[in-house]
Amino acid sequence: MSDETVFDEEALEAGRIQFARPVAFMMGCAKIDQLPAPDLPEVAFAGRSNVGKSSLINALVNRHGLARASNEPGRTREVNFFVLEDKLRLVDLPGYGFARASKDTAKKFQNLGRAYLRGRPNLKRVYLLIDARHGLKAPDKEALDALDQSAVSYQVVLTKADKIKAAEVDKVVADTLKAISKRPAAFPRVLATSSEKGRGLPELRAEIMAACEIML
Ligand SMILES: Nc1nc2c(ncn2[C@@H]2O[C@H](COP(=O)(O)OP(=O)(O)OP(=O)(O)O)[C@@H](O)[C@H]2O)c(=O)[nH]1
Ligand SMILES: [Mg+2]
Repeated sequence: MSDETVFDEEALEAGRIQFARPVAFMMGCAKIDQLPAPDLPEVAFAGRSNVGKSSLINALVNRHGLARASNEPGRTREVNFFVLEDKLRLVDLPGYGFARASKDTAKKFQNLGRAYLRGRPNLKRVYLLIDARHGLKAPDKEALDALDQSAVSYQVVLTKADKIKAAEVDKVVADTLKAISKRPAAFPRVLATSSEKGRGLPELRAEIMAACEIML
């Protein structure tokens, strides 16, 4: 059974409707004391630089160029908030494992992301993005450890599934599931997505709706 089959039509439709509603960039925070009030449910997108966090947010809301995506790793340096019709916020985090910035700069925005993940009462789920071509690497395991310690519910999402063959995607999904099976805060499903081709987006929208307990 492919993981896409566990979603019922009603949940997929609710996700489709909610994510077609108006979305806007709310603010970018460079400092942890600038975060908006925790008055709406939030889901955050974390992962290595260049894994496709900003692209996935754009694809979910079908708004090319809303979150700034780029081939230059380290593009997103603030915690960026996008608000979806006053119902929920999508949070784009700076990436980790980014070698080209000066060490101090890289550390600064990675610490910011970490601080956000640690102390956000309205954070309903973190999506940890993993490049489908590479699977879990050492820096991702560190991120998983940090997430397990921060007591936030999180889910692994594979990105760029269009770049490899379907059978290879299935194998990375299975391997990743196995690798996270003993992690207590990990949601026991791995979604394969492609921001380019749209794969996995209806399912991810439905999951976000469920995580945030949003009723239409
Ligand atoms: N083929 C393909 N390319 C993708 C996909 N998602 C993202 N990309 C490309 O990957 C590059 C990085 O994407 P971003 O969305 O900027 O990555 P990010 O994780 O936000 O990166 P940082 O902000 O640097 O942490 C861009 O060139 C995107 O076009 C995908 O699903 N398929
Ligand atoms: Mg980005």
